[in-house]
Amino acid sequence: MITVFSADHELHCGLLEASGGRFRPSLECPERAINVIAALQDAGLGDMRGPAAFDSRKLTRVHSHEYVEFLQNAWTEWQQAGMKASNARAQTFVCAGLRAKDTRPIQGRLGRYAFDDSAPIVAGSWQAIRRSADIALTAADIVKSTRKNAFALCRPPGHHASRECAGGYCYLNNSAIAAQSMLDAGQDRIAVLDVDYHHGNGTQSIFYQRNDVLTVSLHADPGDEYPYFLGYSDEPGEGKGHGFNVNYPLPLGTAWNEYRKALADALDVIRRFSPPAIVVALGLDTFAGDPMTRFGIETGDYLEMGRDIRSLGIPVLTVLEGGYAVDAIGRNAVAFLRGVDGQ
Ligand code: SP5
Ligand code: ZN
Repeated sequence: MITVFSADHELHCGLLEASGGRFRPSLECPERAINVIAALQDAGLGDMRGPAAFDSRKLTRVHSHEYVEFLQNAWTEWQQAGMKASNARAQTFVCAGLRAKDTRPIQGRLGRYAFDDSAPIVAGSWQAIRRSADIALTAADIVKSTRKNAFALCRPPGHHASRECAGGYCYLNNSAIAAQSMLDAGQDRIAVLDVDYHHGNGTQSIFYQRNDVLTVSLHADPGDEYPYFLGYSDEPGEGKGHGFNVNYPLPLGTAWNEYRKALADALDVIRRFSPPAIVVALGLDTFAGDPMTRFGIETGDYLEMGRDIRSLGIPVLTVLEGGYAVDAIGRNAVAFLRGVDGQ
């Protein structure tokens, strides 16, 4: 399987997150992608290529112009405002009852274009964010033109990012951008299956009113877990999108035996939709050893997860999302991709 990758993700580094009453190094760190690449090479899955550079119109198929410009310029504006902190981050967010206005100070726009405090912007962020989307777009083109599987080794991840909100370590929604690109290249429908531990709130909201993208997500019950405010079972889609979003909130502690039953149901839903290809938003934070989360999926289970998805019999575009057990993320990715590729 071809992997699309760029070392530019390393520019998105030195990220800090609030944890235990202070700021600490973020669990979303460059070692994640570095370890996945190393494991792929060790496993002989080293058919790598770099991303092509795509026009920004590919991004604004899914995000607003204003939001993309904000991401591109935020670091420069933060510096011009005299801010010295290495991480540009909001302190004021737009909740219900407030107005999503574009303010003159960057401090306001940081909160207008984010739903939480975990997507900071550092000096090299935009280059990494843009390349991450280019990776997903390049892999989408490969799947579309070869009808074979491909792996988009994206960092930063994307599935929490909505049309104009960053959050949860995500800025541009790589999976959504890839799915839209496949539609624009002539596919009549695409399914996005999100197996990250956290609900893919951004992807769901981007496609919520559409019937050409089926969004299906398996994740920890948002009543117990981040992102808390979306991802429940009673979110079927809206308007012509009604029936084209399906959520599987699962209890904390879910292990493969139970996970697999929900996955089988999800795959049946996808079979009925009958898409020509599928985007899998692959979060490896369902891993039992993940430091952030509380599911019990083991390394060997990812092989079976990949095989179950392979049974759809359609090309699979796998897009990397979360996964914070840096020592295990490589072997877990390898196990999943071997399963998808029928090894
Ligand atoms: C892509 C993805 O998996 N995003 C997950 C975002 C989760 N945000 C909640 C982070 C809370 C973790 N706080 C750090 C605790 C360290 N033990
Ligand atoms: Zn996650």
